[in-house]
Amino acid sequence: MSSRVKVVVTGAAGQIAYSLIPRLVDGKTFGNKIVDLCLVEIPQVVSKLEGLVMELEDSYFPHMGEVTYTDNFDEASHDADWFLLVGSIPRGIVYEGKKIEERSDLLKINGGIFVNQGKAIGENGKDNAKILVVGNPANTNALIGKNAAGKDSQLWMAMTMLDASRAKSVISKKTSTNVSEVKNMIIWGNHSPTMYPDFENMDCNGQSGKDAISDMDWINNNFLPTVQQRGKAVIDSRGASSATSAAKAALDTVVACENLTAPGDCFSAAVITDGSYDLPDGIICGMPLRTLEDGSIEIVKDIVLSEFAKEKIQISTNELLEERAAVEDLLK
Ligand code: NAX
Repeated sequence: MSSRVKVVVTGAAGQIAYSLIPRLVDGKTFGNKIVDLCLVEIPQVVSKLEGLVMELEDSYFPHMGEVTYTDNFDEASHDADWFLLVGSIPRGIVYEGKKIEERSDLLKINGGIFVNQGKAIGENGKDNAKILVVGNPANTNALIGKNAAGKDSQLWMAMTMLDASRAKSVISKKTSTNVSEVKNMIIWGNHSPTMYPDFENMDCNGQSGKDAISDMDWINNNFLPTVQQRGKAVIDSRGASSATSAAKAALDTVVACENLTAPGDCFSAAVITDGSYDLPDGIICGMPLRTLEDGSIEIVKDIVLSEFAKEKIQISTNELLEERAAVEDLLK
């Protein structure tokens, strides 16, 4: 074991974090590196983290380095390599005397949090830090954070890996294929019910998506709504949002970024648009990515989009533009 990696996790007392944090230090996500953890919570619940740290210590993780916890994000952000921004204020909560029901209120409250976290990451995080925003509305939170950080050498992503994994699972059941044989699943757009899981460009057991599935009735009335509404279906059943699967998706995103992408494959996350695919400038949009040998991450540029796909993607990018307009004052 040689090098170290410092990982900051917000929302560390929440349900996703409870599944996520132990697996950051299990020797699989970061391979042989020693992982220093800095866990962040809001002042009201930060004391709960003492118990989590005890559990981590009691779990015998040979790759676990120093573990600290705090309610001071600025302090936590120093020299971190990775930021997993899971914490955010959920819809339905009473915040400063007001019940938060509207998406616009949610956008503003969480946006405010991401301005401060973004500034701290820009000032204190490593120049090549990677930031994965999980807390919703993830794409717009990431845009606000990236803007506040103002450091282009840092990579800001919003998580769409869970949507990609959900889409792979639905396809694998439909085609009676093992889920590992479903590759290249791209999620375009927003992490919201407008997202577009690109069945045409996936690879299903060596077959292109178009050849593997020609039943457009099933695509429109089963595949797309199932993937787009999966989060709600889990909440309706469990009475709580996806936690184990969200944690796994966050880990999968880290692993995808830390390791060379296999030839012909890609992974899904939302990053800042760069003119590719005629997407509007200045939004954090789900796209196909790959990790290169030097560790850098690039947008895969040679995906061919059908008119069907372009229409669906536009619905989602329009939503991202509306979200951006709702938080314009936080982007100044
Ligand atoms: P929980 O409510 O269990 O935990 C969230 C935690 O964040 C709480 O402990 C809270 O105190 C903390 N928190 C709030 N503001 C904070 C701040 N400024 N700094 C540090 N911590 C802060 O929610 P959980 O189920 O863990 O979900 C976390 C977020 O993930 C939610 O926003 C949820 O909507 C989002 N999700 C995103 C997904 C994605 O694919 N991008 C899928 C799963 C999940 O729905």
